[in-house]
Amino acid sequence: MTVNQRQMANAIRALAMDAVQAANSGHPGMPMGMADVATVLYSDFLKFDPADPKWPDRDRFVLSAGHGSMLAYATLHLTGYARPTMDNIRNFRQLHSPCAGHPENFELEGVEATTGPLGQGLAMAVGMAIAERHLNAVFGDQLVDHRTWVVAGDGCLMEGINHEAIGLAGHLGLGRLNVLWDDNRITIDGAVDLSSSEDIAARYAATGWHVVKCDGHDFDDIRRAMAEAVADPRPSLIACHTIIGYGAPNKQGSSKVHGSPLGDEEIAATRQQLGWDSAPFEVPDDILSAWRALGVKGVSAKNEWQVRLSNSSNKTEFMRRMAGDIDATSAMSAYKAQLAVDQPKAATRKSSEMALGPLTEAFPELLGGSADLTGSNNTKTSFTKPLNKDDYSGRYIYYGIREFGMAAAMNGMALHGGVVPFGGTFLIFSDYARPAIRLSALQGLRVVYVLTHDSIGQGEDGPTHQPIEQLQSLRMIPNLEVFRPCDAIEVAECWQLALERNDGPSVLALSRQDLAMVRTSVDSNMSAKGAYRIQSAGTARKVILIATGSEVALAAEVAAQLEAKGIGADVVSMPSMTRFLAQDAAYRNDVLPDDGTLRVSIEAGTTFGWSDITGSNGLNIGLDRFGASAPGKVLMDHFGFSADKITPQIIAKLG
Ligand SMILES: Cc1ncc(C[n+]2csc(CCOP(=O)(O)OP(=O)(O)O)c2C)c(N)n1
Ligand SMILES: [Mg+2]
Repeated sequence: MTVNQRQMANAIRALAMDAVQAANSGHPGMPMGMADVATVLYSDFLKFDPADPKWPDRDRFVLSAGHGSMLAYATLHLTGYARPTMDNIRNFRQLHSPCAGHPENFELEGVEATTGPLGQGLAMAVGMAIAERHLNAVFGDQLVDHRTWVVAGDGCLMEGINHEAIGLAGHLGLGRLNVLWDDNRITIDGAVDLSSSEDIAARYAATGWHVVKCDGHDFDDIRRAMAEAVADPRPSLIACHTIIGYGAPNKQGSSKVHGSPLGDEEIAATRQQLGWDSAPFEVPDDILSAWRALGVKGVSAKNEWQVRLSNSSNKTEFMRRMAGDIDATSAMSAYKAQLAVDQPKAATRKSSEMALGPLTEAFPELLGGSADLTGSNNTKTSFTKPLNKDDYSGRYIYYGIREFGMAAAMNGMALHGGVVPFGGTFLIFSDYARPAIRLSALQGLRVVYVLTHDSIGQGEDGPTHQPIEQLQSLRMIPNLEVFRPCDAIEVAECWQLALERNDGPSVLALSRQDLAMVRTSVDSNMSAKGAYRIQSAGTARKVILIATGSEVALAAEVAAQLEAKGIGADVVSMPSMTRFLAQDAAYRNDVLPDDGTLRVSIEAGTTFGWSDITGSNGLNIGLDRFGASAPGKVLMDHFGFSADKITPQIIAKLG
């Protein structure tokens, strides 16, 4: 007897309901509702090879509705990926099982993105589709010619980021992006119409998307809709009309199946309804074989691509870009040597632009951009022409005023590989992008955030635009490197470090205002240690001044005043607190000896957390209130960031 697609889809349903039941936790409704659509996708459209999950020209599949993770685990297992094994699926949601509650890119090959925060999967897929079109423009159809498929729920379409993401995709005409919307009209609280009455199809159409609808439980209709999506040159929304929890006779179609186990009774009834006789975690041989055959089918496309790659004159460069190795140090050496000679006084946002010159010249994989602040963030160089619908070979993206969308798209680009994204906005608006910055860190992605106007020193725009808590709150995100360089040499060093790490994101916090050079030597990358003595006490050391960014030059002024009074003061520049804390004890003790010397931190932002560096007996100079609107210099002085105001506090503290 030949196996039909409904039986294949029922394997997904059974695994989903049984795994959720075993874990007594999880979301059966979405995988059961979308099982038919997923079966058609894997059978007839998706280009994949389970034996080589990272094959560069594979289609990307993003389960944006990450709560339906069992859909991903079931299809990966059924099509023959080495993992998850059936044992992994049995241990769904348990410690050390790669079948985590939500799909994690670092747990399983074949999971292209970490999803769960609704809306972000789709927004990352936009970045993947940008990377695909860019690499296609550079390397041609021979090497790069794939699609990005997304499964998204009502929640992914309701979230605000959806607006940013689809606006960007529509504008850039990303026709290789196809979104399968699980249009089940149910969310956790109940029916979608409790909270929403928008015409989603009209909204997408108005944004430049192609929209097609289908009955998500009619295989021929699903196939027709997907084929139309593939044929259309615009990005496509495929509205799949489905029933959440399809197959569970008493619970389907209601929010009860969204996020709770069905229960033994309903599972028994579902087995009967679906005609599924197998025990939990068993798939009949003929059905498993039908799935495995789909997995094997992908091998020929992969092999044909391998032949094209072998014959391509671009092979070496293509593989280099996909490997993602960047030797920024050698690319920067001549530039840095010149800095030591010129000693330019410049805003660090400007010296970042200067550093980007040699970097974007040396590394064509760098793809820059800004959320409508190009001239302020100084993110564009002469080597990066605009990327747009008419020319995807460009390397500069005008993201528009879409900080969250930009950050998520950059995550998608980094996940895709072959490109290294950097993008700018004001440091204050990192809050708008924060959920995606967090996902850069969680997923271990090399994304560089160029965040300028990094303190009240930005001046006249006033408190809405002046970061206070942002630096420290970004430093709290695990695996996010926050750099706040003090001059052009540190900026160059921090750019090197940001590009040379390939296991996580970096923030460069940069000043609007001009900063004097503090460093003179470029012999070694001092920023690599996170903090270092930039100036030693001239007389017996009584104080260690620890400063970041624009406050390092100020610390040097304070040191001069102290020294004039016979008080020896070291100045420590701390471009990266986290890197410093990761150094060995000997180094940390050398820079900050535990001998009772007074430690003073100076940073034009919250003092929260700085006592970790200074000890509770230290002095923390900062700003624990909102700023004000006035010229930057006036504000710095007004809020106490002047040597004349800081020195007396230190003398008083020394007693
Ligand atoms: C940003 C975000 N907010 C809230 C949640 C919690 N949450 C998970 S699923 C869900 C409902 C999603 O509804 P829908 O996308 O229609 O999924 P369905 O119930 O149809 O499976 C919510 C609110 C989340 N995961 N992410
Ligand atoms: Mg729904």
